[in-house]
Amino acid sequence: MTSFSDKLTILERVRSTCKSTQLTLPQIVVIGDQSSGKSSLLSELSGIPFPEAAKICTKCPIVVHTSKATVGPNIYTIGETTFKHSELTKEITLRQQKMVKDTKISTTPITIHAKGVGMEDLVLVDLPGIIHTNGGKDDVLQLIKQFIKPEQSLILTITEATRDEETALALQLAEDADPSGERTLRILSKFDKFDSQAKRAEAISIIQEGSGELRPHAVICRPNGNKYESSSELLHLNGVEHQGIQTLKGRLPTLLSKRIDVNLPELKRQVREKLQNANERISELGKNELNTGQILIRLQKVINDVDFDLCGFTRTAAATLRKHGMYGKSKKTNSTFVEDMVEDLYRHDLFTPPFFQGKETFNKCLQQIVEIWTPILQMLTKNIHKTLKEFLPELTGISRVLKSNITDSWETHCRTMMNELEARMTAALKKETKHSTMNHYLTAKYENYFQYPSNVKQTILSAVKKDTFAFSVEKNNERKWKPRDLDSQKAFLSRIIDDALESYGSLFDKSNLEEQRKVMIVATVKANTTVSLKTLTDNMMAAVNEVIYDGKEHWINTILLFIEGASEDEFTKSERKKYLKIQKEMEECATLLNGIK
Ligand SMILES: Nc1nc2c(ncn2[C@@H]2O[C@H](COP(=O)(O)OP(=O)(O)OP(=O)(O)O)[C@@H](O)[C@H]2O)c(=O)[nH]1
Ligand SMILES: [Mg+2]
Repeated sequence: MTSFSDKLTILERVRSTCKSTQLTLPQIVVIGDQSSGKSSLLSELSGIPFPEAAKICTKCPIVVHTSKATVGPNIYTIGETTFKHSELTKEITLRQQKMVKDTKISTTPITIHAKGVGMEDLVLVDLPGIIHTNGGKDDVLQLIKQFIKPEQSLILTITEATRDEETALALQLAEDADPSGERTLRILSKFDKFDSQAKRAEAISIIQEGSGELRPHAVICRPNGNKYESSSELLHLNGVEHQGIQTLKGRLPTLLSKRIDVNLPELKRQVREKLQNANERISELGKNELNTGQILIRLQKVINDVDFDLCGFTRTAAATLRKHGMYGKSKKTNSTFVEDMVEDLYRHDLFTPPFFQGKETFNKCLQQIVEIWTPILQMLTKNIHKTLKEFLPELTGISRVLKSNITDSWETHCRTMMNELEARMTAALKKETKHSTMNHYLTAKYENYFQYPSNVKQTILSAVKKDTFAFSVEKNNERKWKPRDLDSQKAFLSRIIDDALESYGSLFDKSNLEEQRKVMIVATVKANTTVSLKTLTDNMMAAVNEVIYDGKEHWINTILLFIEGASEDEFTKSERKKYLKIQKEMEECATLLNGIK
């Protein structure tokens, strides 16, 4: 088992190793009302002459590390400077004044190391007293809470023995931070100063009622306001159990040692966590400063990892084209929309023989349908442009020059890509407005199909009669129906179909040639549009793939690597330095803490 003194030495080394980050280490924190005697008590416990004698209030945390020595002289250091005992009060006062300036208190601690004969191995923190009236009360409370909150802190609550305990805010604060009271030791100070015997008896009973290692303790630091003297203190405390500064000095190391043991796993966890965090940061930043190539390759990886997906937009555009491609957002159905359009756009051309009328109408129809497609493609390019604009991630760790060069290069590249994409889309649309193969549609299956619309079917059905499938016979003056044989039924049906087609054909022939042309144009427009829509969608997808996806890859894989101005920014350099330091310190701390058994 490591001795208490060795544990404290190890913790002290942990504390001094750990310069770049803070660890919460076990310590004894003294809290109480203003002028309750905190600094006087710590002066006696540590041998450091706190400025209390000069009637100066404590204005910032004062952390004192004392350690035992068997031979003198006693050594006192603040930071790197060694001081004589007689210089300490002035030095602490000066440092306090410097730190506080215009504010009531400062949260920055003054840390003093003292080693000498008669000292114990302790870490003691003196804090400003709780103010009840003046401004600054909240700041003090906050500072106190911050120090007593960690499990590592042993709390010494100082209350003047003569004061009513109900009014002691220090007791309440300690209870809030340590509800089970397992790390709070109550000290009743100024046990020489009572207004009545009843008050003294009351204070004695508080002391006597306590038991166990955290029983309350009575002290007198300035007997009758004079300099401390052990004999004088004992004289006043005669008959009081658990009393005297010397006894307290003996009790504290055990209590602090317990705090160390209880908190060792937590301390090790803190060190591990900080080490892990430092390792992670260093692996992000790299151990050494990166050269131009490495910086660009690192950025290439970062940029490559950014999500870039235009599928949603292209899919929406394709679906919109499929859904509204023929008739836009109009409420009409495909067929009435195109019929009305042809009716509307058809103009008789006096100079064209009737059979050749219609080419112009056909082209005008295509023109109108392309106007329906244009905004759908425009929406797609708009969305793509927006995605490209927002594509570059936040680039960290590089110089401002490189950052702006990268942004400029990407913007220029985006402009080029967008110009090309828009040109490709326009070309794709234009191609669909001019269809030189109209005749192909006019003579192919579409023509035949659309010459015999649904009314042919209706004509056939209405021609079917009862005697199509059966014949009547008269027997015993009664008329009965007998089914025809299958061949006879087929022959009947065939005749009906022939009749219907002939009569419809003659009807179609009878309608004038222009009417026939209109029917054909409607059929042609529909057939052409169906095919064009598919070509347009294919062209659109190909343009997005070839111009945008490939263009982006090209920028990342080639253009990016030739951008100039690649160097790290100052912040990255200092971050790396900082985390390398933390890493080293935490590795050392981990080794030190592993030495505690
Ligand atoms: N009679 C008597 N006076 C004491 C005793 N301890 C301290 N005093 C006096 O009480 C006054 C305040 O003492 P400090 O030690 O400065 O009190 P503090 O709690 O540190 O005060 P702040 O830092 O202002 O909160 C000083 O004048 C001390 O001389 C004691 O045991 N008996
Ligand atoms: Mg004080």
